[in-house]
Amino acid sequence: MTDFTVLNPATEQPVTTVTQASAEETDFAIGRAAAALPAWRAVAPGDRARLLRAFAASVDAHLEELAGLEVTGSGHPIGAARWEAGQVRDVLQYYSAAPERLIGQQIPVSGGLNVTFREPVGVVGLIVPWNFPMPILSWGLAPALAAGCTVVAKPAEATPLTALRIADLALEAGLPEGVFQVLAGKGSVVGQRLVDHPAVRKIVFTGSTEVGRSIMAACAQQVKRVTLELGGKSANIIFADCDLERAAATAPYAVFDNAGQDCCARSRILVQRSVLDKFMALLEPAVQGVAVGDPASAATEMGPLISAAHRSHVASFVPDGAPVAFRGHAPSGPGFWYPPTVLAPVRPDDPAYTEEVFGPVVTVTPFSDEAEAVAVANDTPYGLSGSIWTSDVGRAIRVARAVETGNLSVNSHSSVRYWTPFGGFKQSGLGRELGPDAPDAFTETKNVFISSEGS
Ligand code: TAP
Repeated sequence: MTDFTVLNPATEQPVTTVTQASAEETDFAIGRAAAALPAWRAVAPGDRARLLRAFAASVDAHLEELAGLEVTGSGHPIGAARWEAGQVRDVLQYYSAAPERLIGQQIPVSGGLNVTFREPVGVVGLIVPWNFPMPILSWGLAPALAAGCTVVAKPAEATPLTALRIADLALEAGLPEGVFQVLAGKGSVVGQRLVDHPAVRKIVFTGSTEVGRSIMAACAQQVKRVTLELGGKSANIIFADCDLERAAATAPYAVFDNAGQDCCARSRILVQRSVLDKFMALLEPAVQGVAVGDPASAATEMGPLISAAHRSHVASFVPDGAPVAFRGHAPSGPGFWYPPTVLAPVRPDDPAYTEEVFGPVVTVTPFSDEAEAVAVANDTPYGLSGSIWTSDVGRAIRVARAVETGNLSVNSHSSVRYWTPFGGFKQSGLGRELGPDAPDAFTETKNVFISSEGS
């Protein structure tokens, strides 16, 4: 048995120590989840809905506690952490409507009738990254439970505290033992066992493209169902005809939210050349106005990075001599701080321009016309998110259709809502989460022919 010490990223001080599960303990939890499955899938839809609503209410009653854990354990600003805890409540509430709507079809056929059933896929292994421990947990958890699956979740080693607490709240709300379990531990131990264990019928993985690729390959051995939410390198495309003031004022929040540790970060700003100088002049004060500091303060907009190792990784994209156009502020002293940083002009082969930084670093690149904007936006193996700024509705539609990415916003810097589908094109993922159809991904369609002939 090994212990992991959770550090407060803003102070570098220990918060608490968490015992990490072993492979054997993971097997035991999977066994409990499999044992809980028959009774859970047999709970009447209305009762399952009531239990999910009770779970949502329990989260709501502990919103401040959960938000506080994310402030100290992950360095998230308190305003963001409250939103994240609220997202868990809202997602549970939203999918509590699903059990009563998991309806099949009746299909007339010669000699009888075909009916379809949505059967729960079984035990689900949910593997969560450290950047948004609460929302991403809920995005897999809520539709899986609604569909009648049982869930074993593994939070990231660095950020287990909120997931562990949410599992307690599920029990307090009346969910039966074994229906939802959280195991703190390493990806290479707990995560790997979830992927390899034959009783786990589906993996929901959110994390890096590199690990996602290996999980997809391992799942193929058992033809295990898998949803992958992976990395991104999204473009914020600014056309000359847009509301340039608004585009510049919101661009920092499109990339520096959660200190840039956001899969949807619009980390490549593409600006039409004719307005480049004006845009940069507007962007500089906006970047310098981002309030970076104590996550416990309500005024803080951006906190520290998750760890010293991750800060070194982020800093490696801005070596000595890097083309820093301007920077925002960050506290000095203890804490894994890194200032919002704008790089321009960047070479097309600069790793800061081609790779996912996952930190508060953004590049600015000019383009000439619509065709070039689309070509540059698509010149990446990723395709998760992006924004388009223009006052021409025809162009907004054309470019939105041409950019190869799963989630786009027009004249807005955000595109993630739990009631709309979410997921990536290309190497940003496989499958979709959220939106009204998410529970379907936790079911198998069963087709039954009923003969009308004979007695
Ligand atoms: P990863 O290193 O890929 O880790 C993600 C999760 O997988 C962690 O819980 C990790 O556990 C676990 N893991 C690692 N190796 C594993 C293995 N061999 N088998 C099973 N599980 C394993 O990603 P990260 O650094 O935590 O998160 C950052 C990445 O996630 C970025 O690329 C970001 O874009 C992506 N992300 C994507 C989205 C969406 S929705 N597309 C959302 C958030 C983040 P340990 O941490 O304990 O090792």
